[in-house]
Amino acid sequence: MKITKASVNITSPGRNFVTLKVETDAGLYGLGDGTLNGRELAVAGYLGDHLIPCLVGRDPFDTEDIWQYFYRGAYWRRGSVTMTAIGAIDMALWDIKGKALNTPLYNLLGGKSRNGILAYAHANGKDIDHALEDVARHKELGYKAIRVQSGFPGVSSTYGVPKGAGRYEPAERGLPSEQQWATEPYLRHVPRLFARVREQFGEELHLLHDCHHRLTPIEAARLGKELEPFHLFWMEDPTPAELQEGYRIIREHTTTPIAVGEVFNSVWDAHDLIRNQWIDYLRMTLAHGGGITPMKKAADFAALYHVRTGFHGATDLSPVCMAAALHFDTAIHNFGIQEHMPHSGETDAVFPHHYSFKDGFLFPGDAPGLGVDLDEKLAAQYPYQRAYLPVNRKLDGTLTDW
Ligand code: EZ4
Ligand code: CO
Repeated sequence: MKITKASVNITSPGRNFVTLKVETDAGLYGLGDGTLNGRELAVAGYLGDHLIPCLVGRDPFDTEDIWQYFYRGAYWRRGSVTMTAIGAIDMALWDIKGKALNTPLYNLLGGKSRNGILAYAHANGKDIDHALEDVARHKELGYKAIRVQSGFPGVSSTYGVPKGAGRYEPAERGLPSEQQWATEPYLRHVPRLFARVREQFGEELHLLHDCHHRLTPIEAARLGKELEPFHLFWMEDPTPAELQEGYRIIREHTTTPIAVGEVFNSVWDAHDLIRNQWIDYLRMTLAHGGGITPMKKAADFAALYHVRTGFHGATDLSPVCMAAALHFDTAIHNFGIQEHMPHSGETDAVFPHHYSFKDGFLFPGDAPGLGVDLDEKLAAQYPYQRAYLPVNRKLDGTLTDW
């Protein structure tokens, strides 16, 4: 089989998505997700200008060699734009492989290690009472694991909590908006939030929380310690991870499990975190981590150190990535949990798919390959619209971490 053509589709059914379609002389095609929130056109340009010309003519079954060709062959390594572009190619090639062999992707990665994928939802509220209402709503929907975020006194807006009515969506159209951050009131607030959640919903529900890299290691250590009575499933992104050894400080002070990595793009971003057992869950996902080929190796490496996966699964990863993630989650042994922010009806219509949700679990379906398609006619009705993640400032104006 030979690759005859590859093209990049950009569509915005409510939010922007970049999809790579790789076509072959066997009449089969594969899809890969190249969406990088707020930097979509950079990945599209990188694919179209630099990678696609080198892809045409190759055998799509050579997933390992093609991955190494783009990773090693470029001389310039890593970075989110590069790795998302390589990831889109790799995902599309595995989709073709599954279709050519007439089997779902999970069978190529080890088969079924479990019957269903434990998923966690997002519950948000402008204050504790509203957050509790949203937890109740998600429990009603069947979720067994829920991430809880709420606004807190002293700031006008909080990451992860929608400003108006409607669901939380990470990016906003137009230029970046600005949100406020204040560490002390946040640190006082979060233990109160989880005390109330446990009081109302008991011990059974898995609870998660995302700190979004806003804390220093010692602040995160304090929070983890104060959250211990509420038995969180994880505390996410407590501190930025460029300095991996920062996590040692958190680890030495608390038994609250730690998840990190939604901004990582290589196993080298997590090498020390994993081998020193400073984290419990790796959040780097297939699209941004360079695709299925390197992520299988990263997951196997993590398994040696009792680290499990907890893939990022926000709405800015397209249904193509969600489908790939669910096959991967099904097959690997050290799966932990899968983030699930359901896409809008418009997005689901543009990307018809075989995966499904029932009673707190996700299922990849049994269609060959990824089991997801792109309706190009419908996609064309939603042209790209510039959008960004908000930026965050402390009350004195200092820009803070994401
Ligand atoms: O801010 O997906 O855990 N989930 C998150 C998300 C991220 C966005 C970034 O593109 O932190 O809401
Ligand atoms: Co996060």
